Amino acid sequence: MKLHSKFSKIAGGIALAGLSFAVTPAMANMPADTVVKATGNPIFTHKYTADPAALVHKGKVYLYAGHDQAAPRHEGYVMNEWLVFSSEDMITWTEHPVPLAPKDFKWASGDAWASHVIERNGKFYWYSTVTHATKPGKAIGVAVADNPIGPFKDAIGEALITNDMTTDTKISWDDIDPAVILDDKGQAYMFWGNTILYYAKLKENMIELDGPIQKVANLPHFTEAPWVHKRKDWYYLSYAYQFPEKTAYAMSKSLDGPWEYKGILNEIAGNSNTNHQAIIDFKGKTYFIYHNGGVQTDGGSFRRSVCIDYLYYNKDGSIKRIQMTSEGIKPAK
Ligand code: FUB
Repeated sequence: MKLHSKFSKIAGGIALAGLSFAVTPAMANMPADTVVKATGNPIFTHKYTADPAALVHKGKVYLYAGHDQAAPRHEGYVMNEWLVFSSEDMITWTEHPVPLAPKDFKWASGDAWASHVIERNGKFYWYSTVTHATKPGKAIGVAVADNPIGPFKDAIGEALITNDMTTDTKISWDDIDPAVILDDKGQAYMFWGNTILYYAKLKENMIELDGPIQKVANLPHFTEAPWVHKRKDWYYLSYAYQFPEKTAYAMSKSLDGPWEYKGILNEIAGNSNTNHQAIIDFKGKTYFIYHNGGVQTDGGSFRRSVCIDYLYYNKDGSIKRIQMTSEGIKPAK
């Protein structure tokens, strides 16, 4: 931990050895680790956080989120950076200095949309949606770091996916929301898309495609936000369904499909037209991490906030519908 991490910046003040005092402008700008304690859902109220992706590594959960920075009543995404938080119990979170921003991709013009971080061979790969500076539309870049909190650096120097690589739809935002998983043999797959769900294998270096871009067929009302996880013999593909978005899911024995649609997993999340999920196992429980627009008084579709609730399976491997709560979860032990 850095020297300044002995400060805990909480709700506009600093707690140090039991004392608290106001944050001066200079202190507010310092890249301190900030400790935030969740008291229910949403888990963070000191800033808006969206599009959660989570990684479990060495006894901690690393939570990656886009920073919703739209001013109150502004109707549109303003997202200039991603954020990273870590926790040993999913209640007390440490916010680390900003690990990555679209400006770190020299070929991108902005928009820190949904992303996903995965570890392979001791390196951490961050797949990020951004707007491409010269090719029309959204694109996916890859950044890499030696540890889960970064700082991350562009791993390629150009986009991994650009809009002109997928021509099935005329929309310019179909190449968004990457989700990456390794199968049991170590083959990496990346899923992404809006309206159409694409997937492709990645080479072991994690920064090149390993084969053609393919499409997942027969997923009803696929909008965006794929997340793929495995439990026992089953792969689960959850995704944002319709718009405003619910979350639905499908199951398969193979990442190449066929995927069997299983139904709605989560309802529309309060006060937000998007509903972007991550699913992880941690200390014996399964967690459904998503965002809503629930922070008063300015929360909404462009000022979203991450929430966490439990996810439970049925005996046959299907998933029980998520119960969104305002109380949230208990400390993971
Ligand atoms: O945050 C911008 C976009 O909204 C994400 O890429 C989508 O998943 C949706 O949440």
